[in-house]
Amino acid sequence: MLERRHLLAIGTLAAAGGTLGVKAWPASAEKPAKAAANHHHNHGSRTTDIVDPGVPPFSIRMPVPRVLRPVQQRADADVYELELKPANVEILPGVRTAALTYGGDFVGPTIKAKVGRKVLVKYRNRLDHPANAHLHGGHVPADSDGYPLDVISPGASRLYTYPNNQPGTTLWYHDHTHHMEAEHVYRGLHGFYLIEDPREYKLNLPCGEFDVPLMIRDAAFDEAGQLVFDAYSDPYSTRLTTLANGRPQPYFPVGNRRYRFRILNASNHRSFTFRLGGVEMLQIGSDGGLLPAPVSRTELLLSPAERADVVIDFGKHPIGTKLVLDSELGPIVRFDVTRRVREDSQVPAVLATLPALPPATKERQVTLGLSPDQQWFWIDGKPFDENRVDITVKRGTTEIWKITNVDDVFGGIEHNFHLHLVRFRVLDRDGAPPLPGESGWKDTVVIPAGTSVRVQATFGDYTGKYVYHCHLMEHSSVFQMMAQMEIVP
Ligand SMILES: [Cu+2]
Repeated sequence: MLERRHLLAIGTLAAAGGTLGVKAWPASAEKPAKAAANHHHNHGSRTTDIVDPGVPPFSIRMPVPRVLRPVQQRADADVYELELKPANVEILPGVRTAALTYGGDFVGPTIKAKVGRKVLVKYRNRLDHPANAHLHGGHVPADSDGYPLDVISPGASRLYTYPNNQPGTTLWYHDHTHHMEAEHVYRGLHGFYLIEDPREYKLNLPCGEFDVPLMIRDAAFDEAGQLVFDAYSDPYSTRLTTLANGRPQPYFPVGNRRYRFRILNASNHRSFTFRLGGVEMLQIGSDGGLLPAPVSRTELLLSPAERADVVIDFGKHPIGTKLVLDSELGPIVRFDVTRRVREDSQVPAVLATLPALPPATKERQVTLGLSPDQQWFWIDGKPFDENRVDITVKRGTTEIWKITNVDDVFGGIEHNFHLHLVRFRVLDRDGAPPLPGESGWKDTVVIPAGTSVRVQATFGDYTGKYVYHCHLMEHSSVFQMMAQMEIVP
């Protein structure tokens, strides 16, 4: 098996290419291969088992993830409980698919927080192996960040504190268990966490039922409708089914008015370029909050873990119009304009005032690249080591990090970069202006092969160890592309 996979990987590498050079994988390696094979949640599925589930497009209505109710509303915090548990969920129509879930749902329940009001989540692990939760984009204390080796044992529970001292935005929570996060997240350990800012209400953006979280990801299924996970095969040629809020190519009935969609690319590995058939998507927010001003888009690139808040004005289209959000992988979801609804929202020309960046006291270089033997992906020439601190940052200081993807071999290998704890601003891409939609707060940036991105962040409030990594989840989870910083007083 190892040998076959090895050959497959080599073949994939040789065939790699494309504008972003996103399709290459390192040859398989002993250690994680054993780790994965030893793990009972690797059901022995192989890429040869993958079938097209054959669900006719637009035959299922897209669900909206349920909103989690607090179990307690204290004077100083909203308290939630969420179980990590296996569940049989309906992804394909009429089929029960084994998944790992938060709260029993393939797309976990949405937690709605408010700026400045603390949220406590008591996660109980009812899986038979360790797992945890990372609030992606959350500015949280180190012991609530879901550090990869800081896990919740089976049967145990753990209270995480989320202060919500950051701008209103679209975050998500997902597992971050060392070496297992790729498989865990792939099998369903993901959900939305929205921070609402009451100061945003006066902007009169679409809200309530017209504000819809939209998780988009890819997946591979076998003949029995079960998820196939294989960290060593090329996801671009194997994970060919797209899911919108956990269902394949659904339709979503809308009224003839503006809607806000909080789009998250929750794929482990795939970047998507979304299009709405040339129809405008007005981007109002990115990973970390509202943009200074809306940006008109007809296409939208999101690498894994990136978010974009967009407003689509269905009021410009007659009842009966069907608009398809599609991608390189075909249709994602069809919006059917089915009814008249009163329009009471707008998108103001000015959305947010971003604070001036404090002057940076340090400029660092971070390199993403293959190991010398081309078996692994490393950061700054080293594999992840929990006993080594790669970067020490003084709390409260501002730094510029220049992150370079040197993997221009094999036609180029795409990476992206996610920094825990902070939100950052993109300064430039090899001296050129940031991409459209990168004018606001970010926590994850795409870094095409052979290019570099400079970001600036202020490392405020908390001390402790936090990781930074490529968010192509197999790269960080299985192929070592992760490092850590320690924030010191
Ligand atoms: Cu990567």
